[in-house]
Amino acid sequence: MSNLYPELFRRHTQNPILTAADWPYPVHSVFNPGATLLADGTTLLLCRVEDRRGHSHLCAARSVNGVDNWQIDVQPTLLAEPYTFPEELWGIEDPRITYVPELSKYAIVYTAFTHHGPGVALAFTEDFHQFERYGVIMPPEDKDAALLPRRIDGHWVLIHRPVSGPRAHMWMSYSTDLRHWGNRKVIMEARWGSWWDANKIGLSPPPIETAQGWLVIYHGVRQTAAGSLYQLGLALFDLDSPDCCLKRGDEWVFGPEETYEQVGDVGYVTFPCGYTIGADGDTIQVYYGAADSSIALATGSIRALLDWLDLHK
Ligand code: BMA
Repeated sequence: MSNLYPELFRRHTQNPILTAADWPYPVHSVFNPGATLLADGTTLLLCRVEDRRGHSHLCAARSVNGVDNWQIDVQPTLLAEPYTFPEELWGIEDPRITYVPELSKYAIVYTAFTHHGPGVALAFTEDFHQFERYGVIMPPEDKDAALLPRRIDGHWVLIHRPVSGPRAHMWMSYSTDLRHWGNRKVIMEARWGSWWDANKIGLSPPPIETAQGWLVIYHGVRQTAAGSLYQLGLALFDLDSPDCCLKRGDEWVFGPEETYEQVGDVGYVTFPCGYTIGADGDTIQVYYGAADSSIALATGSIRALLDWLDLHK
């Protein structure tokens, strides 16, 4: 028997697959992209791009194979609009994309950096050229949010991560019109003490719908003497009652181990906001920000993630 932990996510040999040097206009860093497959099979990443003011906007990059030959929009795709949306004063960050068949639109849930702190904002698009903004749907301090792709019992469902004091847990809220949210519930708490996911956790990419339930990749923020360490874990939630956690893995499954993940503007951060699923329905390409500086790709098998959860719950 091997004495190594199983490798659930395999890093691409071309990592990091996108850096600031690839951009068609001057930018400081590119990281934490949302991801989706377009109708023609093209991979679209909606990348968080930070300028030298320290403010972020979103920029689309498209690739046929999801690895290289990225066609990057020649100017920002979605910029903060602080005059009409004052909550975007200090930029917009960390998009999570969900295609919503009922609306034939992509929902983009992102962090709006207000001068009261980060809040959760929502926009819709059909083509990643025109956007319809709904503004802030969760006031500060709240982030790490994504919409489920369909209503459950007539309600839209949002996972998000408000901060309450020194600890931060994952919550769920419901809405019938996507503007007014209520029925809030904690769905998963940060652990205590020396756990890898003690005190602060948050959703990473949007949940993955499987026959067994909603598979969730979440991050734990571990405070060490050297600073914060961002690692990823797995959990499974009930398909029909998505606030009910069925399984939660005990160990982290992916974390900063390569130099490009450990060294950068914020070292020791692996932060995925999106994935695509292959034609086989099992292969998952996870796109993540590395050290708040570049974009990297790791590939896994949904079947293997679910099997691991069975052994580690
Ligand atoms: C989190 C988010 C991410 C960022 C991470 C590490 O709170 O703001 O955007 O990648 O911190 O800096």
